[in-house]
This record gives sequence, structure tokens and C-alpha cells, in this order.
Amino acid sequence: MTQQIIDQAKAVMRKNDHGTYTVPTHGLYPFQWNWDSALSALGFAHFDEARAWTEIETLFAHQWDDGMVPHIIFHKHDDGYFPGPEVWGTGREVPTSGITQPPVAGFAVRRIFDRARDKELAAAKARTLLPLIHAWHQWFFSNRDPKGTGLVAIIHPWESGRDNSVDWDTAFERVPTDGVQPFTRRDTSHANPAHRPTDEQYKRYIWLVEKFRSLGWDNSKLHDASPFQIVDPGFNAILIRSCSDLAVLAETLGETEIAAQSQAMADKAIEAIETLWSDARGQYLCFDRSVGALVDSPSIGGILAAFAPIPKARAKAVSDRIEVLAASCNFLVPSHDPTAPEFDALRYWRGPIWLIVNYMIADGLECAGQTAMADRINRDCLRLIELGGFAEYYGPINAEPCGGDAFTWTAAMVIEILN
Ligand code: 9YW
Repeated sequence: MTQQIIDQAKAVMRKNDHGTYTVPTHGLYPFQWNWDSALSALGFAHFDEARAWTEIETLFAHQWDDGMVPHIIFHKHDDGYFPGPEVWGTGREVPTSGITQPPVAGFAVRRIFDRARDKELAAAKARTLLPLIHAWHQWFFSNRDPKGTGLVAIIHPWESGRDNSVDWDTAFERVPTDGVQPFTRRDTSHANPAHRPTDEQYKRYIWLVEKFRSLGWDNSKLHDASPFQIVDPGFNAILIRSCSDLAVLAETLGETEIAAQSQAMADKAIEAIETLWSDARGQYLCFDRSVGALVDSPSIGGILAAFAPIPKARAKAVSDRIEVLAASCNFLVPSHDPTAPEFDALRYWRGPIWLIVNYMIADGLECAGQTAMADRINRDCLRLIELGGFAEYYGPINAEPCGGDAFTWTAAMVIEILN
């Protein structure tokens, strides 16, 4: 049974493999996405290490001169996705989007390196990637934390990877839609519109893209110019984890300066993330930097914080919080609290379960000694696969598979969990 599932997962990954990069799924997402690639590389590493390294190398081949690694790389023309390169207008030879995504590559590279069977290959690849990943981490703190708080802001919901989370609703009201010309969405012709973000949200997504484009994608200006600046605990946790993992990797490779700088960024952020803790909610919350207040929205962003090496007592509290959520759903971990009024069981990031997020939460809990909850989350991932196949995301009440099917990173996570 286990081998059969692994074989199916490998087949999904091979199907979406374009040789040097994978697409998340055919049709809906026909390009390379940033955090999809880093997490998918973990899956490849179990059966084709060279291919795993290539996935991450391709991603970093499109890093911008300022250090940013874009969220989409438009390797080949495909008009099945909106917004395409002409909307982004970033002016690059191989077009890319102009925003970034959760920086999970540092974590992935360390893990692939640590487990590598081909040590020589791993050392060579890690040595090349190390300064590139470090430059990206430094880019975050220079451009998305201009006041040096220790935590970085996202300036577009797409950067979080949790496109239509309830977390953004209030801040999004400050994003206008004037001047946005009519456009045709393509996602709703591939997937059920009832499971996707709304048209109103899409107009705001596009307004922000047009705003940033009008500033020439100059990252020294974008943060302050954006009416949307959110400090997301989940996003920051991924950055912290990648910085601390990169510190360990750099030390192993004898790159002591990168090691010290990475550890210093992680330490400062771990201290700062404490300001996002809410006793009332029993979890971390987002902080709306434009208005200077926490966002009282019980989403998975505040649970994903457990991916970072937060204090053990906090990890225990996050585990307790998941236990509370479990009372109102049949599968863990819902992307929003099922008892909250905004919860929407099948609409993208407003309720459904995403295996990649489950994987990172479980990994963090495991590291913090919360193994029973980590195991439970991983078991639920496998139950979902058995019931619904390799879907993009799943309903937490009835396990309904939603969004695109034959999804690369879902398959990669299953290979990770079963190995
Ligand atoms: C979009 C590819 C991406 C993920 C994001 C997810 C979705 C794309 O798909 O965004 O156009 O809305 O929200 O996290 O990287 O799988």
C-alpha cells in the first residue's frame, strides 16, 4: 500500500516535470512557482537527487540583482494563466513576476544536503546555492523591514502564498480598485469559482501589481508605497527557519561569515515574533504594519509559526490550539478556525487544508518535542490522500479534494511523510 502511494506520487511529479523545473499542475498553473519548487525538491530528492538540485538551481537562476527571488517564472508562453508577464511588466529576458513568496528554499536545501546519498554532488550544489539564498534572506530584511524591527512584511497577499486568507480582509479594504481595467480571469475556467478568491479580491490583487509596476519594481520604494503591509507569523517563521538552517549548513561548509549573519537574523526575528503572540487566541496573529495593530484573525498563519524554532512552551501552546481546532473539523489542520464566522470550508485559504502547510507545522512540532500532534497531522495528510488523491487542497470537514488535481507539491509531501 505504502509503496503504491509513493509510486503514484512519483508519477504525479514526473507528469508535471518540465526537465529543469516543475509546474504545480497542468492547466491551472503552467509556470514555475517559487515555494512550490523548493518544497517539491524535497520529494524529488527521495528518488532523483540530481533532479532535486536542478529544481532549486533553476529557481535561483532567475534571482533578481537586488537579491529577490520572484514568485513566478514564466519559462514558456502560456495564456492559460492570468496575470501573465505582460501584466507584471518586469522587463526581464525570461519574464518573472515582481513579488516574492515564502522563502522555504534555505530549509529545503539544508534538508536535502543532510540526507544526501551523493555527498559530493550535495556539497557542490549547496556551496553554489548558499550565497544566493543568503542574499535573498538579506534582501528581505533590507527591503521588507526598513525600520529594523526584526520581522518582514509582505506587500501583496500572493507573497504569503495564502492568497485569500481572512487575515487580509480588513487591510484589503484599504487597497483601491480605481483605474483597474476589465480583465478575464483564467483560474475560474480551470477550477470551481466557488473554491477560488472572489472577483473583488482579484481587482485588488491587480491594483497592487499595477501600483508596483508604476514604480518600476524598485524594491527600495515598494514597501513604503504599498497600502498593504502585513507581518505574517507563518511567513516570518519560514524565513526564520530558513535562516537558522542556512546558518547550520554554512557552518558545515566552513562559511563562517554567512553562518554568523544568518544566525543573527534568525535570533532577532525569534525574539520579535513573540510580539505576535495572542493569549486571547492561544496562537500567533498577523500584524498590520500600516495601522500598527494585530489582526484578530485565527488563521493557520499563526499556527505555521511553529515551523520556526520558537520557545518550547509556545510550541506546546500551538499544539494545544490545534487540539481545540480538531474539535470542530474531521481533518487537520484547517487554514482557518472552523468556528469563526468567515470560515469557508472549500474556498482556498479560508478553511481548506493544504498538505505543505501541514508538513511544515508537523516538522516544527516534531523538532519541539510535540511528536503526538505531529504524527496526528501526518496521519491526516495520508487519510486525505487516500480519500481524495493528490489534490491542491482539501475540505477539513469532509475531505473533499479541491482546486487542481495531480498536484506536484502535494505529491512531494506524501513522499516525504512516507519515507
Ligand atoms: C494563484 C501554485 C500557487 C501557490 C500559492 C497558491 C496558488 C497562485 O497556487 O497561488 O494564481 O493564485 O495560493 O500558494 O504557490 O501552487
